[in-house]
Amino acid sequence: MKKVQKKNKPKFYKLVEFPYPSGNLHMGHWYAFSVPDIFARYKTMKGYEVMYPIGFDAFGLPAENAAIKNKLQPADWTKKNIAVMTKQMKSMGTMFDWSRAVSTIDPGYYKWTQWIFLQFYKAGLAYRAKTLVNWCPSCKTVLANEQVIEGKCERCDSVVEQREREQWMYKITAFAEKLLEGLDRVDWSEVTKIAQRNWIGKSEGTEIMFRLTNTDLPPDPLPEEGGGMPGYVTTNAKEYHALYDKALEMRENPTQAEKILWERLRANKQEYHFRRQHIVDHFIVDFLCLRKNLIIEVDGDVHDAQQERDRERDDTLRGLGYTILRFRNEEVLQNIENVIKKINDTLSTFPLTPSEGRGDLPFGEVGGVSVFTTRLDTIFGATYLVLSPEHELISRLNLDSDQEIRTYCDQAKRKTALQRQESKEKTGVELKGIKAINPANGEKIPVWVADYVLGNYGTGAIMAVPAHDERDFAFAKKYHLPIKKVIMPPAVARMLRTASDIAVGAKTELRIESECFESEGELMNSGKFSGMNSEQAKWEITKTIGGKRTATYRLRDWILSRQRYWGTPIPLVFCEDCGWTPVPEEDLPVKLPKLENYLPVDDGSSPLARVEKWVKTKCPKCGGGAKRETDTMDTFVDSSWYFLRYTDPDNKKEFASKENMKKWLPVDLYTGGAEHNTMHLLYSRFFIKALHELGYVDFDEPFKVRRNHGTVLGPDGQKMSKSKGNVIDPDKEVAQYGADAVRMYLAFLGPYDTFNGPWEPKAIVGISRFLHRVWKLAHDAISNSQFPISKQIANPKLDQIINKAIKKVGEDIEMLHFNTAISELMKLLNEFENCKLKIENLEQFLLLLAPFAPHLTEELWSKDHKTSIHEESWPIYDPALILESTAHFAIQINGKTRAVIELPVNSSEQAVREKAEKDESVKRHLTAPIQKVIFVKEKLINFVLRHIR
Ligand code: ANZ
Ligand code: ZN
Repeated sequence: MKKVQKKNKPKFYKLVEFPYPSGNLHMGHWYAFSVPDIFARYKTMKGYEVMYPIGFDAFGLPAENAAIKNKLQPADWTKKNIAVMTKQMKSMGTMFDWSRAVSTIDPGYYKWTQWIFLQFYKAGLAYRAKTLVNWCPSCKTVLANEQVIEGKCERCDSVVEQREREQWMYKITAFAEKLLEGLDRVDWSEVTKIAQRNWIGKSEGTEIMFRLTNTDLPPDPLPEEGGGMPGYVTTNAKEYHALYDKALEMRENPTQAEKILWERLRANKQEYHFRRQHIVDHFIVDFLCLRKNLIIEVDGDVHDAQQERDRERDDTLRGLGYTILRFRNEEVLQNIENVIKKINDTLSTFPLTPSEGRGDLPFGEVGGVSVFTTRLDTIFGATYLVLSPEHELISRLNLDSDQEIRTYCDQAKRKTALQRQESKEKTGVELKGIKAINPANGEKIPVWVADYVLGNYGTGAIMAVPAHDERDFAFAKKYHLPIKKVIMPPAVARMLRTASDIAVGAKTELRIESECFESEGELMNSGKFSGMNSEQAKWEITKTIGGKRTATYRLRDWILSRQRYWGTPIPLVFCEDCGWTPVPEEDLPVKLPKLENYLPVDDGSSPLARVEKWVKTKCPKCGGGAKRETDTMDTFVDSSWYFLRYTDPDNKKEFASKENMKKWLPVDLYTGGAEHNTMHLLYSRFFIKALHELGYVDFDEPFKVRRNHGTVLGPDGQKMSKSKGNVIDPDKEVAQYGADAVRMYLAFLGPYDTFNGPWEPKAIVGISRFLHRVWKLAHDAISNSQFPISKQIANPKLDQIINKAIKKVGEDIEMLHFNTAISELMKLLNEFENCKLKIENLEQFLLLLAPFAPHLTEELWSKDHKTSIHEESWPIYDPALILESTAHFAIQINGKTRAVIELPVNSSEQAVREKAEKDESVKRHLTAPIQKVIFVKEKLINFVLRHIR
């Protein structure tokens, strides 16, 4: 038997999700740890240096809740559980490397969780911001979206509210594109990839500006040029009128210099349109270039006070994105060429404005609403605009002084995104006194606020196209808003081009308003774009009407702070003078203090805020008084890098040495629960990508292969749960059948990655019986002194069966199909029980069984060996022996058949040649060196001999 080589072995990193120390090991733990152990052991026997580590994800809410319930310290409760679970886990017979065990609550571990936070913070990847968060009024903490199940807290079932709060965030959105791209490079199950892609939710579309106008305003004063509205929006009509009158008056009395310049600008055949004396925001300007944000001012002698005012005004206009060119009267009168040149030079260096290409007025801050749409092709059918209740415009326009609007927005903000999206009954309030202008056709359309539009997606505002979007359709029906069809289904478009009576029918159909057509098609009622297909129109419309092609992602930044005690402290202090300041690295870890009272605080702040002694500290920058951050980190932060720490668990200088990481990472196979398809796996990938970007790791995807494991249900086919009384306690099963039977039964249930079915109390008996038979067979062999047996006659059929089994068991394990591997072992045992055995046969069998039943096989092995079976190599099968049938090969020499020999069908050229060369009648004719060999699979081999003169 060949021993596994000690040196230069390839590495294999087999990772399982480390458990939460909940108390007792349940069947789920056994399924998650003992079954992949088969794989780890198999790889070891295949000659790999395998790392199979384990640890504890030990911070988190449940510990705190359980500790509160049992009147214990979370630390004591957690440590007690870790001790119990460690003992239980050791009974599984796994090859876990306990010397690498990490626990996230160990200060030696969370020091590095904090250190990584600081690196991210310094790189701008961790930041503080006010956000709407899910608030559980009973747990008194912020919940991640995923912890909200149907609007209720995952833990305590209370109805979750939305609250605004300052939180620490990880900027995972900065990696949205990379997180998508990386999925193409890893071997993960498709379900997981799809879940991640959906979570990131990339949506390609267009952002386009809809200008706003006050309905009280007079009509566009300058319709002849460019056809836009003045760039002035105010809810104060009186003020506007005064300004407008003034502008008109000035227009009537231009100075000589203005007149000359005006004539030249007008005569200018360039694409730029100029308007003379105009109002931009609150200001009257002399000349305004319509396609570029350029303002030209021509002034005579001005006194100091005026100059001061002009400067202020220019600053404001620059703030709104304008460039200002200022000329003196004399300059224009004396050297108009020079002035024109300056204007042209400025125009040629201009950045594009949002309204570039439209001859439209660039707008000030309040001037427009940007919407995100994936269907720009439907813009001619946009009959109203909707703002989300969170839209900042609502407060800026002072619209929230309107009681109805304010009440509506407040109510909406308390709902979760899901509640808002799923609610069948759409609600909303019109923003009276304001209209939006559809940039496609200049129509003034109403503006509404409605909660089916979310504040944190796209731009938080939409153009509503009721004819082609179901949500808008339902809303328009309810509030009697116009529905305008602009997309024709391709089938209808085809009919219109055919016989006239069909075309008439099609036309009638198009007039029916009762339904909404959501797919793409051919444009109609869309001006010069009518007749184009949707895809083409999206591009053409961007070119001529405006808009910017962009992508939007559903992915939100990761809120990492929790207002709870039992978590990694966030290593920042707040100083009145210096603001948020990192704790110096040499002062890490910021240790979690022991608390007498760790109950949550009613105002929602962390219990740590009560520990004045801990909170009060010195500012690392100025030495003055400062306060520690009292929020702690989400436990998903702890688990986003634990697999790095396993490679170097005791390192005090780095989170892991480069050398160790180079040796072990990335992880070769990661198995775990489907519940981690998104968050944990996405967060870990984000961590690695960020660490990679910062130069701390040299790979950018942490897990090469990821497979989810299935689920073992209770005997009744329901999820195992105490309340249902269907829990199978692994400890009891181990006591009754032994650990080998329990792990092997779990492996036997079905393919590991897809199994979803019940634990069958009778079936484990079958596995137990199988192991007993193995024991008996080996034992009998020994007591009958047939074990070891050395001089038995080989049974050729048995050899084939064994070789096939070696191949199949190995291949099945590689595919995580442990169940069929076990079936194969069962078949093999049946054969063995019915014939006499060679010692090698029995040993090979034990080797195949070793990863599945480590205890039993070790015991049997030890009867005849001084070393462990788990240090042996996986048996190698002889491919020639596993073939079903044989073929007759003609052996030719220079084209003449000299012999026919029988060999396995798939025999290689090499194998046939070797056998042929030994054949006596062939040998006789090999009178010269072979120059060339012609081989035809399953048929013949022809030796062409060198011609000897
Ligand atoms: C006009 C339109 C016409 C739209 C049409 C759809 C169909 P996905 O694909 O999920 O990205 N939308 C944009 N921002 C929104 C927000 N903050 N809250 C709710 N809905 C929002 O969806 C993009 C579409 O969802 C956008 O395209 C917009 O409606 C809406 F026939 O614009 B659409
Ligand atoms: Zn300071």
